[in-house]
Amino acid sequence: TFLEAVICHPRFVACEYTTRFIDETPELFTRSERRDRASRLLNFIGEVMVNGNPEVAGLPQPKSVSVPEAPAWDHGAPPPDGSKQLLDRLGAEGLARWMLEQKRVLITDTTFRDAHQSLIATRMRTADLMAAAPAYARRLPGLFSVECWGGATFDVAMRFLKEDPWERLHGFRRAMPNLLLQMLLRSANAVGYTNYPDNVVRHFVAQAAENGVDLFRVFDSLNWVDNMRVAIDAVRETGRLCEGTICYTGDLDDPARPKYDLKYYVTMAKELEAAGAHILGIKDMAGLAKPKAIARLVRTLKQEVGLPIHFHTHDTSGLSAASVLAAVEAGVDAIDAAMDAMSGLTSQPPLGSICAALAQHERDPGLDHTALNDLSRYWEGVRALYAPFEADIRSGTADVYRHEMPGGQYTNLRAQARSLGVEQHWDWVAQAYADVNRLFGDVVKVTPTSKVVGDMALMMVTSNLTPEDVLDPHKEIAFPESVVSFFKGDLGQPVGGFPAALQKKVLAGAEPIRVRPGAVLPPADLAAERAAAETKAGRTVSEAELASYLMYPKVFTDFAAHQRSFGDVSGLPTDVFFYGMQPGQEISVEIERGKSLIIRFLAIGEADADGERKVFFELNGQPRVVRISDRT
Ligand code: 3PY
Ligand code: ZN
Repeated sequence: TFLEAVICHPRFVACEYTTRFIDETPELFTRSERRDRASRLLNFIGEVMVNGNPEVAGLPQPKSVSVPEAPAWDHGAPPPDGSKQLLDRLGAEGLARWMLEQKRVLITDTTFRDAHQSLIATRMRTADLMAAAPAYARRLPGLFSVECWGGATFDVAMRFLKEDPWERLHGFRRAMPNLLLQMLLRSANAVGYTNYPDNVVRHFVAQAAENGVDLFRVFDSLNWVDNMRVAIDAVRETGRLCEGTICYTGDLDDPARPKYDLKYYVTMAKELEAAGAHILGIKDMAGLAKPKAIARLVRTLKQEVGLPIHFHTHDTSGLSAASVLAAVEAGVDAIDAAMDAMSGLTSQPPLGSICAALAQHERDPGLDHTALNDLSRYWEGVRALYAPFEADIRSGTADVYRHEMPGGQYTNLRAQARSLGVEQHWDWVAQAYADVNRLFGDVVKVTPTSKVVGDMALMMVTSNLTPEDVLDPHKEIAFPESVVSFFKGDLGQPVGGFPAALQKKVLAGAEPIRVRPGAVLPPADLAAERAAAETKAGRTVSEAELASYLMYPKVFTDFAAHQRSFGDVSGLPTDVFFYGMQPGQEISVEIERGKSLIIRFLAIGEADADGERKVFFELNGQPRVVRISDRT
């Protein structure tokens, strides 16, 4: 405590103090704060030891729980210049032109974001990501970009990992000063699941740029360009790169699915170009773009628009590398892939294998194959720590062409099905997902519309409803909130409009909106929101934290409360964070740059009459005991 710090201070003990002792001895405060930080961390570990981390409750423990060694890099060498310096020098338009001039295909690594969102429900912690970052900067300076932020990572960081997403971004910026940091931005839905007022979207984009994002991949969950303009303009205003993105759905080559045909994509691409995109993204979120279809699409778009094209896909079918190579042959400028150990299944195709396939090819990406292998080995070790979050899938499957679930949703939806007790009926959930898509008029399914379809599919399975029941005007159905909101037009207008009869049933007399949701949402009062955020957090909040609060008021408030009780837990090794410590195990935790705590776990006592258990540690060699209520 502070009092202890005072009475133990050498000047106090030696009676060498005046009435100004406290004012003149600032280290009293740092010492007590450090001690306080240490106590909070010990409380967190004690909680995990006694009650378990609720995040992994009921899930199987992984066989191996040791954090792998970080990949090697030359500590004496600064990172060589890379794509970030090019952006600084050429500006956004200049960088887009540079992309068009490159013969080699440019590569984006998705391991820091989409790969773990798609394989392990977005659970990868900052400590594990950060351990790889300096090696990326030194050993892969030829990468085009590192997709490392946004999408679901923002919410999951605070909600489940108890980490500040902005601190994560700062870490990436520090460790990879030479590479473009890329984020996924859901246009008016920013990094949330709902449309936000225009000024909230602008505020978020400005904060993201200021805190380190260089390239914004901007998409709309209904491919509605009108709903993307605020975000596109906001990105352009920051001087960073705006990748206006088409979400690919359906099957370009299937005459039975004429809604999303070549003309549809060309029209949208031209709209994005006119709206000010620097790069054109093709986001194949479910991995439905077959090799021939993507080749035709890329070839046509290269003729019809003047922007560099960046292709993103998922490997759910097992065929995505074929699609990527076909896109490369067709002249795509950049492609996404994940480090081999974090690739395949619902993630991206393998980066190392794609580079190997293109070696000696005229479009060889020029990355160091040994570095790719070393990094992949590191990710392999990290992935093992997150085994409880893996979906029970072993192979690619053509079933994705039936259900069309985005790779980034798949593991999450399975986890939701598990929590509702219907995971054993997964095939039924997948069929219901396809049925809902048909009932809703064949919509683009990507966050947040994919969540709407997923919520409805789960509800049909848990309530045993058929598509006929859903359509039957006489059968009463309590539609999920997200479905009602969707049919109200809160996410925007789908291609071809809503199916009228179902919309009438879902809305039960309420009037939908037919305009851009942002046009009718009143602007947020940012000063009032800041005051509310500060009251709830019990402290001042930064401008970036205000953006967290505006996105997720409750999640941010709960996270701030967690910080008050346990401090910053992001520095704990992942095995300790999820599974606690073994007797005798010792860890070193950096609590600020250059300041570490050495924590050794000794033992746990029996519960006393109040149901409390003592957890015994050594902190920097001194015995420490924390008391934890046993709620098991
Ligand atoms: C996201 O929005 O998080 C996605 O990954 C969509 O594919
Ligand atoms: Zn994706």
